[in-house]
Amino acid sequence: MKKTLALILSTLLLVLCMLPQAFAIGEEMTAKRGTPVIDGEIDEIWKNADRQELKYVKAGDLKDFPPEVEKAFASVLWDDNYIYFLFEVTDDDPVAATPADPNTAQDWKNDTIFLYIDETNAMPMSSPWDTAGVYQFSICVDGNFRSPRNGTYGKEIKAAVKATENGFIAEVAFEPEIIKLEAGIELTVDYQYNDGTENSTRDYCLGWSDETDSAASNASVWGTLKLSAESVGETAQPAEEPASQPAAEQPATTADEVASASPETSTETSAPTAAQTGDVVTIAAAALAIAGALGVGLTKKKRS
Ligand SMILES: [Ca+2]
Ligand SMILES: [Ca+2]
Ligand SMILES: [Ca+2]
Repeated sequence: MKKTLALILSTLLLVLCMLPQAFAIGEEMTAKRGTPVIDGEIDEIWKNADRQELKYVKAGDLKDFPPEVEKAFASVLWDDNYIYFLFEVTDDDPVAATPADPNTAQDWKNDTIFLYIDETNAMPMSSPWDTAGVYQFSICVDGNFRSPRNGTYGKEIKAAVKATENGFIAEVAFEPEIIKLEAGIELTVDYQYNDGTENSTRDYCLGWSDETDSAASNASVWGTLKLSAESVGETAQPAEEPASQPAAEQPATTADEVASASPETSTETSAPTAAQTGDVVTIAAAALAIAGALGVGLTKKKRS
């Protein structure tokens, strides 16, 4: 009986250890080779890139109602030096009510893209920013960005943002710090769109691989990005393509508008994290109940 009980308990322990992985959505994306210009304009070669929607409405004040116009798409390319991301956002109220100052952790209340990158597939399930090669970047509708927002990154991303008729476009170039980019390798990434309002609240929060809003605390829910040897073709810029320029249609951010520094600890993930913890507890309780029933069954069987 002791051996049976030990077996059940060790199996239960194994199941509990695997639980965080069970929440991973595991989206996959393939980056083809190509070099776009980081200027906030959609290069021709982007049209041949893998393009995926951030389709999970994972948080936000209006999460219970499906968004009418808010949509976000991510596309990706790579070359020997950079991984390139294109974000296409539609939003009825493009705003940066809380200036995305490098010292504020409140930028998730603005219209912001969060880009999560884990260079070495370490996929830490907690405290991800303590692991080398794991970063979170934010790119705001007003053209400001934080590089990184979380993690330790010795380089700086390149980013360009431009307004469109119904939202905005952001292009980002990320240079890895640890790995060498080559065809066949895989990284772990995720994308998030925070739909801010002029009242500094967040109507919607859209995610690509994470549907529980746990991406900021658990890298194991991020998706997989594969680098392909396939090329999208020659980089062909239109002759009239202007040189890199700031997002002229966006309101300028003045020093007076910059909010005072906020504590680094953001409250954005507290509720979702609690919700996820609740899920784990529920499943653990169910597993315990099953194990308990099995134990009772085995005990009865032995006695009979
Ligand atoms: Ca471009
Ligand atoms: Ca909106
Ligand atoms: Ca908005």
